[in-house]
Amino acid sequence: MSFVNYATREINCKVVYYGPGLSGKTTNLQYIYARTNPQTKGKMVTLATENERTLFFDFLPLAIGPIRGFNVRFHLYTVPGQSYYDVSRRLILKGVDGIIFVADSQLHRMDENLESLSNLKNNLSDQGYEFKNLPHILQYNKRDLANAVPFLDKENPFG
Ligand SMILES: Nc1nc2c(ncn2[C@@H]2O[C@H](COP(=O)(O)OP(=O)(O)OP(=O)(O)O)[C@@H](O)[C@H]2O)c(=O)[nH]1
Ligand SMILES: [Mg+2]
Repeated sequence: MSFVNYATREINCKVVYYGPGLSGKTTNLQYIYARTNPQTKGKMVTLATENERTLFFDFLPLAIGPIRGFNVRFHLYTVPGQSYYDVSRRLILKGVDGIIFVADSQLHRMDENLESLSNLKNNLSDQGYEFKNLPHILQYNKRDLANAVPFLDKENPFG
């Protein structure tokens, strides 16, 4: 549930980009940052290694304007996809309102996609959430690459 502050008339929604390493989570935030009106966005915070792998998280606050007198803010986060940063992923999931799972469409990345999805489901259930009850989007990224797998089952390819 998004956080509604009646005193300050604000609604805050936390959206987390999840997925395997190098699937394109940080690129999503960079793209949104580059395309949004300067008055809408706050400062983008990135904690990355020298070779641009996410070390802890990326964070981008967006203020999309008022809805029925409440100022609505989206807080976009990415997690580090590399498997050994699981403690960080669990911390970033706290208080999540929605997930965008960024899958890498390349055939040789399928095992990593499934492993990351299973890791997401486990980390959510450890915190009392259920993936199927949480608003989520499956983003099939890297469709431009020659080795992207064809789209087979539009309903639920990850099962
Ligand atoms: N061809 C292609 N490359 C992409 C696409 N999206 C992202 N990339 C590239 O994939 C690489 C990894 O992207 P990142 O956004 O850093 O990946 P990440 O998911 O944040 O990776 P971690 O921080 O390690 O979890 C970069 O070189 C991006 O430019 C895409 O749709 N197509
Ligand atoms: Mg990243």
